[in-house]
Amino acid sequence: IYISFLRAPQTYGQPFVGTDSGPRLLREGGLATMLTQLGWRVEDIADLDFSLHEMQESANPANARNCALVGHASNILADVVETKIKEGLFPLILGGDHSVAIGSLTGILRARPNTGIIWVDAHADLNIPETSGSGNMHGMPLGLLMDHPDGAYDFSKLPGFDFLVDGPRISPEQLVYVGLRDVDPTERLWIKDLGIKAFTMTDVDNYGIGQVMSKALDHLKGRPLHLSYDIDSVDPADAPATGTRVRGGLTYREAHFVGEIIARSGSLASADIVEVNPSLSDDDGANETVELGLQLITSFMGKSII
Ligand code: DIR
Ligand code: MN
Ligand code: MN
Ligand code: MN
Repeated sequence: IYISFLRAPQTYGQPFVGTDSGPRLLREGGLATMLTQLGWRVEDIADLDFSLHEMQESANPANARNCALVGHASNILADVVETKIKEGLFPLILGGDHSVAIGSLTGILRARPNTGIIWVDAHADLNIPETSGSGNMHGMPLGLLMDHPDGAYDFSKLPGFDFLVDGPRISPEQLVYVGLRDVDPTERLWIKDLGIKAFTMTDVDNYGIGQVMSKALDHLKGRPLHLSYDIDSVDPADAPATGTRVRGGLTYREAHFVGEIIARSGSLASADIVEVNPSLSDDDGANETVELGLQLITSFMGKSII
């Protein structure tokens, strides 16, 4: 079986430069070799080219910063992901900030509408422009793609996103959160109203990561799985090089356990790893975070200890 690395050097979904170098660093860190040693065959195509050579609107009419750029990139990524899945490959999307999930989820849902999504993150990423306090689109992928208590998001009002006007949508029961600890007021309301299965850090403390993951996997039983792994889910002590650090995150072992147990389910069909930003830490912290990303990928791609 083949994995296709899709290097998605997106940085416009959040305010810091540097998130676009994540894919290159993961690659240079030896990702292909690590996965080959696990028995995977690897297709490594060039960085996706998200550049847009047109005049951009300087205003931000929709409270969605750089939406034309993010929309353009999402459209490209969605097509590639859909194509790779239909060719029988496992798409491994190397971000980039978490706005890349708009594209990856769209491609995945077009190919496999009943996919179960495991969102490992300190944040819920369930905002829309109307509810976001920051206007940063990395906080919006699930909010844009999921039906809300008051209906579906209308993409015709968001520059760059025409391709999603009749696009696929996520229903609440196909999503599970793990690791939440920084959730905005509207996100909290919607998680409750929509009945989204959410395992916060409180749940990790209360039940242990073992029970949390077995409940999470049980909730998505029978579905092909997509793992969207935001590196800021991990405690900043182990993942300092990321844009929105929140203390009290997954420990090094908990973070690996999440990957290991998902691999063991045998149902993982696609994954993103996002928000590695080496420029937001000193060299040691950057290296440590990139190395953690690499090790987490090997865990969810099937590396077992014995
Ligand atoms: C916040 C932060 N909820 C926002 N989101 C982040 O801007 O919407 N997501 N950092 O990863
Ligand atoms: Mn995120
Ligand atoms: Mn996050
Ligand atoms: Mn439009």
